[in-house]
Amino acid sequence: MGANGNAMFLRLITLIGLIAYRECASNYSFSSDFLFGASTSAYQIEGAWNESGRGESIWDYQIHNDPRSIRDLNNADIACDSYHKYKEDVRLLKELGAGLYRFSVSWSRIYPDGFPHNPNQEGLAYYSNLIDALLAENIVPVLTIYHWDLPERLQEFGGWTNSSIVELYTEYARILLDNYSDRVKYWVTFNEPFLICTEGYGGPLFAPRVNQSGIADYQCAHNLIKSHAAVYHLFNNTYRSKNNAKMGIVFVAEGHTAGSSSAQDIEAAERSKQFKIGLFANPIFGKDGDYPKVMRDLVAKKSAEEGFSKSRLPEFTPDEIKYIKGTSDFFGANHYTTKLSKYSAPVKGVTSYTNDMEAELSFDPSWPKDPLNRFAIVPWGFREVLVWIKNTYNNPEVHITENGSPDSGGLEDNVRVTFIGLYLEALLQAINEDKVNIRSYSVWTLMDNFSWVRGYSNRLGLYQVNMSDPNRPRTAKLSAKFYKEVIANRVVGDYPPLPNNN
Ligand SMILES: *[C@@H]1O[C@H](CO)[C@@H](O)[C@H](O)[C@H]1NC(C)=O
Ligand SMILES: *[C@@H]1O[C@H](CO)[C@@H](O)[C@H](O)[C@H]1NC(C)=O
Ligand SMILES: *[C@@H]1O[C@H](CO)[C@@H](O)[C@H](O)[C@H]1NC(C)=O
Ligand SMILES: *[C@@H]1O[C@H](CO)[C@@H](O)[C@H](O)[C@H]1NC(C)=O
Ligand SMILES: *[C@@H]1O[C@H](CO)[C@@H](O)[C@H](O)[C@H]1NC(C)=O
Ligand SMILES: *[C@@H]1O[C@H](CO)[C@@H](O)[C@H](O)[C@H]1NC(C)=O
Ligand SMILES: *[C@@H]1O[C@H](CO)[C@@H](O)[C@H](O)[C@H]1NC(C)=O
Ligand SMILES: CC(=O)N[C@H]1CO[C@H](CO)[C@@H](O)[C@@H]1O
Repeated sequence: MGANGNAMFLRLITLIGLIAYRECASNYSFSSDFLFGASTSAYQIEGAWNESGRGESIWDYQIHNDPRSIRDLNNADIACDSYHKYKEDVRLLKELGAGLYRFSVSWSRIYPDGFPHNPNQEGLAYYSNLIDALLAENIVPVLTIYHWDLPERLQEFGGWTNSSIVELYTEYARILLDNYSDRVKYWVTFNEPFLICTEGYGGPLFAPRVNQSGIADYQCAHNLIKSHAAVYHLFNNTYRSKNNAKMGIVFVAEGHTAGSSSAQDIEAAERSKQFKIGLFANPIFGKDGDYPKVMRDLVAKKSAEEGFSKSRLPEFTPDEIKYIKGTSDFFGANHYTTKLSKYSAPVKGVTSYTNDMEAELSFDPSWPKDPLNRFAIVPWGFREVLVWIKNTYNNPEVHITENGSPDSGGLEDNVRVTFIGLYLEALLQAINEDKVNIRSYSVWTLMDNFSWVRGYSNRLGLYQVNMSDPNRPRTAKLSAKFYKEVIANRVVGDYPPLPNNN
């Protein structure tokens, strides 16, 4: 056997190994009641920003007043034009065989200045029509009440850092419950409170760009959690019975794995999960409620060192802790990637959330990445965080509300096909081997395109949208075809290997 023969032999062995691995990994199938779907958000797809009575949101404000804050200088004034084309979106979902669709309502389309007066009837009708169109195709509507687009007028009063937001948000939620609770099965109060607060109020990039890390982000968290609880109680007491519905909340559920086997890094990995997921999940799902103890202790200690008279992390009263605990029927998990977490010594004189966390997050250079080099592809990290959620929060009902991967353009999105295949296999293992109670899976996102500060240069859609065509035609990518097969067959089909050059 020459060098060639050897290489062929090796390839054959690898192939047999791969087939054996694939058989093993994809032996499981999805039960008939497991729901598949796709997610979107109002601001990213609707467009029609100034039509039919809609008011200005913090994102409209930022983009119109500072267009350079969006990397590719694009805006979402028209986006996918879903305000006019929602029927086509429903058709795409039907083509996929989707069982659910998670969309969000734009607050300023209902109450243009955010305050609860003179509801905009055209806005109410839009979502009502969307819900009816979904139900007509047997697609379960999953309605997110808040997905980042605060009415700008409320930001002038401090937005989520002003405690009066609790009542305003409750009134906004009430009109949605009044109008849609006869038909909506799943309600989500908030999408990713972590990013709303740490990016929007702690950072300089995402609207409203308050950039006061370690202070405004915690105030935002405090009011947001109270808002969530208030709306859950309203739902639970008055509206749940109308459609036997459920209400939950959606968290950033990124994986965090220890950067080394040292005790310090193992602790750092747990602590970063508590700072990222626990900050919001512990008050609602934790056994004793309240913020995670490690957070309360660290922020109090640092605040004292910095000369603050009390902790920068606000305190809940015992009554509030009780009022908040248990206010979610399911744990919504958005998952894109996993990071290595290493201990990082706090820097004296710096007030920030990251400094409070005492951990540094990074990607392991050996992990494969998506074509835009944004996220590491780490399916076992998905499984690991799902097991952590199960163990930390007493085995809640879990819905994977977002999972996805960006592509570099075109319809042949092979890496996304592989990504979805690998992550669904990890999910099947979590269900079958780890007994995590997962009920649904949604791809982020149904269609390209507006991706916040990344504008249109970050495409995560199953469908491509031609943004130069005024009709915004949608075209299925390979991943849409792959996902459609998964949904139809309830098993993960074959997918290409990840390219080595990644
Ligand atoms: C696949 O599943 C079947 C039935 O559940 C089981 O008998 C078999 O051992 C599994 N095979 C592997 C490789 O896990
Ligand atoms: C709405 O905004 C667009 C820009 O996106 C602008 O061209 C149009 O004039 C505005 N319409 C109204 C009624 O203000
Ligand atoms: C909070 O918002 C209300 C309006 O909802 C406003 O009257 C009040 O002045 C705001 N408080 C602060 C501190 O900005
Ligand atoms: C929508 O809610 C408003 C305010 O609660 C109410 O007046 C109206 O009747 C509701 N419409 C429908 C169709 O339920
Ligand atoms: C955000 O805040 C940090 C820390 O105070 C500061 O260094 C940075 O310049 C600010 N960025 C912007 C864009 O304001
Ligand atoms: C929801 O309502 C039910 C029935 O009234 C009640 O038993 C339960 O405690 C409520 N849940 C919460 C978290 O308050
Ligand atoms: C997008 O639409 C424009 C205008 O209709 C057309 O010229 C172009 O070929 C389309 N691009 C693709 C990739 O289909
Ligand atoms: C995949 C796709 O259709 N992406 C589009 C998103 O929007 C940008 C900017 O308008 C277009 O250039 C892309 O073609």
